[in-house]
Amino acid sequence: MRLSRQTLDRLPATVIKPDYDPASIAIGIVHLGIGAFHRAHQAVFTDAVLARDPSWGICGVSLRSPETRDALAPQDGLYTLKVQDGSGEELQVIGSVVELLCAPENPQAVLDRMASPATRIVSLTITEKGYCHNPATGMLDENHPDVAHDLRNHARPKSAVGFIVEALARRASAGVPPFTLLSCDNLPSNGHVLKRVVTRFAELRDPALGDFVSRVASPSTMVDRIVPATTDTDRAQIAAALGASDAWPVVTEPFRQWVIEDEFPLGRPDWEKVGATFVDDVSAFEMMKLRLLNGSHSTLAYLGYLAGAETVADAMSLPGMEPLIEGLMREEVTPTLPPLPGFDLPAYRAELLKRFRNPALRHRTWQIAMDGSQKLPQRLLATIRDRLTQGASYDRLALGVAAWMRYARGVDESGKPIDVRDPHAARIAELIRGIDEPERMVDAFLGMMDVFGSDLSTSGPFRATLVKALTRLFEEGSAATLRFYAR
Ligand code: CS2
Repeated sequence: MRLSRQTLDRLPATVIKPDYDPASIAIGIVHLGIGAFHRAHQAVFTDAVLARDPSWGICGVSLRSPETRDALAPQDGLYTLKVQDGSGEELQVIGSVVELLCAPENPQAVLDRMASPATRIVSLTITEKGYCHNPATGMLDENHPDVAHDLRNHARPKSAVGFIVEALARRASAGVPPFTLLSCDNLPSNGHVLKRVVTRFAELRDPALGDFVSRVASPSTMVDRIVPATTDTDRAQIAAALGASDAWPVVTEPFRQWVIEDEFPLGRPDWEKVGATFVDDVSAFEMMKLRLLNGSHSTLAYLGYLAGAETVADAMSLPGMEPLIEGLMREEVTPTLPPLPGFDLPAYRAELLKRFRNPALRHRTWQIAMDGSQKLPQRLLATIRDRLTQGASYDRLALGVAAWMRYARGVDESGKPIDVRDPHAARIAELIRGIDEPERMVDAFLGMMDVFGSDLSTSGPFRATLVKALTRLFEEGSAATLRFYAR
């Protein structure tokens, strides 16, 4: 038996099921990047409002491979969410994703859906690199191959930017008001970054279109839920509990948070009734989450991987790791955060440590280590920049950056190759080819201005701090280095 609308009634009574008829749901949202994170976060919030308002179903679009569509379309879009921590687990079938499209196979179907007047929100989880921007400046990378392609092929775009601008152009010429753009990626001011790249792209197509796109609503959001990639063991365990197979369930933690700026000219689901928070300005929340959670996560991932820890929970149990991360958050990050009146930061930090220790989630350090060139600017480097301005120390943050360099070199501490996934992996390999000594390696990395910005690239004190950390990583290895920095 396979999970589907037909078999829903035959699942065990303990499994939570949609409190509406999934067949009666209409599409109001097109989501670009239908990965595990979206399905464990925004789709779950939306699932909880559909009984009240069935007009907000989701069309999930993959911009690359057909895998998710192939897994979920035979299940009518239904999938299982497994929420777990050390003390228990809960299974819920989510029904909010009612259509699945694979963009490279049928870009026309995606554009039709986005241009349809019923579509009022286009949301995105396309990861940092999906924005085709320069991470240090936040501007569109006009030399990006997908950007160049999409400027020439309006009707068959590859990038999210190309799809959004073409769909908005079609709406403009049909007299349909623009949808609201809703970026849900881990970027600071994600709504502004998205608006800036789509506006620039539209201007390059046609100044009048640029003007139209510059007026589209693009609220920023802070999203948070830890969602490791699903494994075959997860699939088998969930199938046994359901008594039915599910080709692509998602596994996550109990914690979830969504803070959103309230700017939706064509309306929105009542997400605030199901746990989301609406604010005028999300930036303080974003900065807190990116610097405390994601900054720690990346540091844990590189140091942990190098020290042989397969998962975040394993990395947390390495001697010295927890004090290191606790000190990084409290002493180095917290003084850089804008005030959040009424918010209990010490409790937030303590909860983060607990979430990282969650033994039930097998969140691989290798997964978080991906795309470091795109993640480090907002997770660690912006904080370091602020600490430099304050004349304050940033040794643990710099250790995180040095650990990325050591990792991105592509060989682990026992001499085995590391499968480094990064849009700049080849460029990095080229930059550091034949270089073995830490000083020259740091200089080679610092030449990446699109990562470090012109200021950090040329900062003597920053360079010296990195060289110290990287030297120790090479000489003593990650386990000993992190114990040293934890003191
Ligand atoms: C992680 C994030 O993979 C990563 O880089 O740091 O996906 C993290 O799990 C989420 O941002 C948590 O909300």
